[in-house]
Amino acid sequence: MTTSNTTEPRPFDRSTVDVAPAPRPRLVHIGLGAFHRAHQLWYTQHSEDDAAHPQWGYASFSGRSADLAHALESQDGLYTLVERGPDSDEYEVISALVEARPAENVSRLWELLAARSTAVLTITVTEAAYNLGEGLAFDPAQSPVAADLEALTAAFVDGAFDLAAVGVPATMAGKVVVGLAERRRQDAGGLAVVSCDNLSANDVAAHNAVQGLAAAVDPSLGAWVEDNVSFVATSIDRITPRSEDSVLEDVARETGYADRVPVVTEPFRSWVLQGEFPAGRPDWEKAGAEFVDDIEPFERRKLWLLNGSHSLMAYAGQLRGHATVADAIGDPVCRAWVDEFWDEASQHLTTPGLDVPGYREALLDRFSNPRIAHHLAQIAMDGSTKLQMRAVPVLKAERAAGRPGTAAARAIAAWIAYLDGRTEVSDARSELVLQANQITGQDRLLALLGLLDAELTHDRDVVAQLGGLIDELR
Ligand code: CS2
Repeated sequence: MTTSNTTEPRPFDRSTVDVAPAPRPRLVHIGLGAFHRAHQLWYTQHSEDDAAHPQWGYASFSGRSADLAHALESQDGLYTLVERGPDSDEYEVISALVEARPAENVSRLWELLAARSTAVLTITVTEAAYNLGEGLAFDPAQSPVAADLEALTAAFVDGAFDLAAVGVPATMAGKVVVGLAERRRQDAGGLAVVSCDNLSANDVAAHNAVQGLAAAVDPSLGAWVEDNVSFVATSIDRITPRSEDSVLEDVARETGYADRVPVVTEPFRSWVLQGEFPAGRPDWEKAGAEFVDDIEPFERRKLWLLNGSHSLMAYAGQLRGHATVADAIGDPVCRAWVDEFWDEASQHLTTPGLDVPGYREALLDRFSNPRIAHHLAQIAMDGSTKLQMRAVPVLKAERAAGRPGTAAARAIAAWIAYLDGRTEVSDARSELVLQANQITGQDRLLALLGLLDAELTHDRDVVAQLGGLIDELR
């Protein structure tokens, strides 16, 4: 890449930048955003045997906003990944994205999912977008699921979908089910579905959402999905906050190119996977991914230690006037709460090889990186779903061990205190959250807690403890 400090930045696409030829799209992604670009695309690019002749390209579909897909399309899928360390930046052009498509382009999604050459579908749509019920059960009563089920059932004629009649399904699962039905119709064999969302048992979540809907539309389609599609469990990690606008200037200055949509991420990354890939996959382990037989301990380590303390800081930190993770972890009071939460969680992370002390130390460095502005308000979104995976299990494990679980309870108390008086909330279940939040007195606590876990509302000690912690936090 040439460097230019004085002239206008140059146009940025495959004709102006020296990158390898675009490989075929053999990977499909739903949820094209900053995280996907910092994670799965980085791993794919770095897994190639011969970087000059890459074999694995991604076709990625945005979850909601079409703007990013259009901007990336205008750059032939290229973008700059800025690895922002505590002292300096590294710039790299990622070229493994060969198609960037808006969410509405379902016909292209279905064509790709039906193609034998497509081996893997990865997903990042956020925790709440699986629309599952208690215990990750398929829940046809949730309104977007019910709407898709109705539309899909009506368009399913003689064992296949009438694609012209389906429209654009509302849910990720709805879109995937139609694509898989096309794959079955074209007899293109199995493929792997890899949820890269921060859910415990994300393989089960993806399976239940997708296979559950397929079976509800048509039992034989459900059986085909069961027999042919593998659902892979993953623990994914790379702190990638929404980028600040100033990064466009940084990239233009440092690289000489006018990239409209660069991504800023931290230098750290990790990807742990467990499962089968019936149609093959990139050698992601070449880029450092780990394939394990039992993912659960890794998943818990990440969801509890990283995401759990993130959520604790998101609410408690904002209540104490902080805006970013680096601010919150620099506050001795928040830091002590995080340490206490980690101590509690660590009691239940005893599998050999997890190196919890090393993981905690690395987390402190990552959280303290002053050059990554990770806004607590962004992490605070969707608390009613996130806390179920990040704080509730630690609290329940502590209760089962006969201890109060104060630090995990504090994360929940901080959410309840943070919501106090709010009439707007950024949460996929905002209606339920606001309804509960309007209740007065002790019933408000019970209603909000009930959204996280019904069982905990019957634990009097937990309820009393939460009341005390909320008072302290206010
Ligand atoms: C964060 C995660 O916003 C959030 O909920 O906790 O996005 C976190 O930064 C990533 O999981 C890090 O890998």
